[in-house]
Amino acid sequence: MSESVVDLRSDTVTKPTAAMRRAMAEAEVGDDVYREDPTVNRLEARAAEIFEREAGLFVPSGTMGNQTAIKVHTQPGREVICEERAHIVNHEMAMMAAFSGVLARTIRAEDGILSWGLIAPQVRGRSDHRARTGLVEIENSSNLAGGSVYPPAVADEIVDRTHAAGLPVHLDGARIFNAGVALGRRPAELTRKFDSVMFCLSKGLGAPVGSMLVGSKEFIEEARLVRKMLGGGMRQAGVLAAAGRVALEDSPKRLHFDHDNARFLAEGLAEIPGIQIDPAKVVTNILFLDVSETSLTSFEISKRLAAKGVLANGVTPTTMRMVTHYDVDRAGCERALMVLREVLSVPARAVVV
Ligand code: TLP
Repeated sequence: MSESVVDLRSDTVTKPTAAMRRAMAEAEVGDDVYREDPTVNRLEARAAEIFEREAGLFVPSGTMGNQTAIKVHTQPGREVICEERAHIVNHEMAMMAAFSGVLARTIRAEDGILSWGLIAPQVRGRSDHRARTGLVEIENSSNLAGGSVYPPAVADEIVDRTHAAGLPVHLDGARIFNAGVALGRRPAELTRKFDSVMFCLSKGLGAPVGSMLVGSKEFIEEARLVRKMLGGGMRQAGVLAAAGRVALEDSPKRLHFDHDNARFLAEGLAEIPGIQIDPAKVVTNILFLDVSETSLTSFEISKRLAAKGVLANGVTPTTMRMVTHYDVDRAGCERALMVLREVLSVPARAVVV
């Protein structure tokens, strides 16, 4: 792909930095299935330390991390309560049904942010007719709801009340570092009550591959077995963990640039006739725009943008997603806005000097 392409499809598209590539080349490795890869062991210990947990586990993907947690926490025939737009329901290939034998009990919440008040009526105990709840899951930041974040008190209440009902709570924290930056809170503060946390090294943090699970020693020991069932025992994975470690140490401090760029994009988009977006709702690095008042579908817009070197995905025929990351700078955002105006044949605003 040409260097001049502005790629807003996802924060998964970042290329490893020079520091990551160096760390990968120099990584000390061993067989991680024998727990002998020192670089993986250090990454797992460091993740556990940052999240103030007993243990961590390196997994190849966020999907494997989430599905491993669901498997550990549930048994077949149970329900998993989550928001309607949750990644575990929409983008994980029905794996909770296929692998854990559980059903999603989804709830629609404004901006993807659940509350105990919304969850409570869906929690089911033992019954002769209906499946029992096995797990509650929340996503922070919420991807398909536009990168929205949970107010810490709301998330804490969900976990406390779910625990009081005798159930565990898993956090899909693929972008928990983005949520932390938006809220001015450390990831440990936002996640300490959850039974398990998955976070991604390969999204905003920019590592080429990998996610982490953190939790109690007991949880991680079980998760290690499930990871192996899924074929996720990775042998000399230190070459990947080394890049993940650089991502974990270096990247959180620059995420605010991505958030500023996303807000900049949102403000520019809001001025383009036919596009609907509320810039005030863009608090992290993800934004959704409604294109229903243009004469084109999102997929057509996406194709036309791509022809001019700007990549952004249509999600539904009337909505598109844009995601900022370290491979897109302010000039790239300006270019994306300019190209979108061209594509929609809307003249640029006169610049008043
Ligand atoms: N999200 C991807 C796509 O799958 C949609 C993206 O481009 O945003 N949880 C959340 C909240 C995610 O957004 C993702 C990836 C995952 C889990 C899964 O991570 P991977 O792709 O590593 O399996």
